[in-house]
Amino acid sequence: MLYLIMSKYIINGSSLPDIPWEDRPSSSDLEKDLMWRYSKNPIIPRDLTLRSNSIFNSAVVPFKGQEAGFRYAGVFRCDDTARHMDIHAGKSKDGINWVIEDEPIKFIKTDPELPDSDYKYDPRVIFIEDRYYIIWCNGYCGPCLGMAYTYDFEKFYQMENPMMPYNRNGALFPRKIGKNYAMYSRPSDSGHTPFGDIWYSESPDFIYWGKHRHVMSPNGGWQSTKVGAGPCPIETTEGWLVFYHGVLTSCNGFVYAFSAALMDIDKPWKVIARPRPYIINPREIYELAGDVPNVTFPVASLVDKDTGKVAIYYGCADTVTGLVFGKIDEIIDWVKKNKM
Ligand code: BMA
Repeated sequence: MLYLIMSKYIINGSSLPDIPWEDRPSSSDLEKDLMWRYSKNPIIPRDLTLRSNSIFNSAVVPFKGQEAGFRYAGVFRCDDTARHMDIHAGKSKDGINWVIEDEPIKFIKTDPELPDSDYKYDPRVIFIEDRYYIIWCNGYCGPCLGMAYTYDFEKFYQMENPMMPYNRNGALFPRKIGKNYAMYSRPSDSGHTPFGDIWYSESPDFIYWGKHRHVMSPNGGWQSTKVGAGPCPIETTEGWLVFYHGVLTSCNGFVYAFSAALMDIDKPWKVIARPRPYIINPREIYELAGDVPNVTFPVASLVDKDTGKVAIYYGCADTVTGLVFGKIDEIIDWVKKNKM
């Protein structure tokens, strides 16, 4: 009977039998709710570390460390009570309950000339070849992209900044596209940026980036002001599945929702299918109220390639972290059906 729970689309990833998970509640129906929230959201409270004002927009990956029992590691955006933005390492046995370091990550510079960061926020983490890469929004003459690697989530090595100011929302691909490493990013301005398109870039060595291609622009409704890549792309037989946030401008400010699109596997700047509706938008009280109201901001995904279960970690109202669940098959079918 195993075939009944197998994913219909082939996902190029790892088996993750103990992925954080809760079945779709009986009150939820696929036509109405493509994905569903964890019943105990938010999973990370704002004050989990000693001096944190808020913990949100954070990245997690499967990781077996030296310490017995820990199955997940992550890099967490913790704004402190002086409202300084920085990123902290964390670990977890189940992907839901986290132990996060009180102190920010102290990066070892791979080149002594590398500039210091004024701040760091919105990390993404991905395993490529032999190590974990972290990419974040880095303060250096304004927001640009910063990058580092780690093998063990103990020592972190800071690399060259891949993108100059102003840029945010870097998301690396888990493998090379052709001969090069690849990423999505979003050129921006120095402030809260009332515009934003997703761009694609390649690099042979993680230092020199080029072959910049436009991917997609805002285009109405919930995604009418700006769009940005969320978690690192997920490889499937139907294309790269990319969760992305979209922003609309209401009379009270920005509203951040998210959805998913399918991109060409060899030319990931080409959109195969992009839906008109969002999947998740701010509805629950922890998404509607907080330091920045009306924000649901996805930054990490865990996927079990065998069952196609996916768990998305997302920032809620720039204050706490939540989890939503879904099935890759259902999401891909929905993206195709709701294609613009
Ligand atoms: C973006 C980033 C995110 C944040 C969002 C909503 O520009 O700063 O970190 O979640 O705004 O405030």
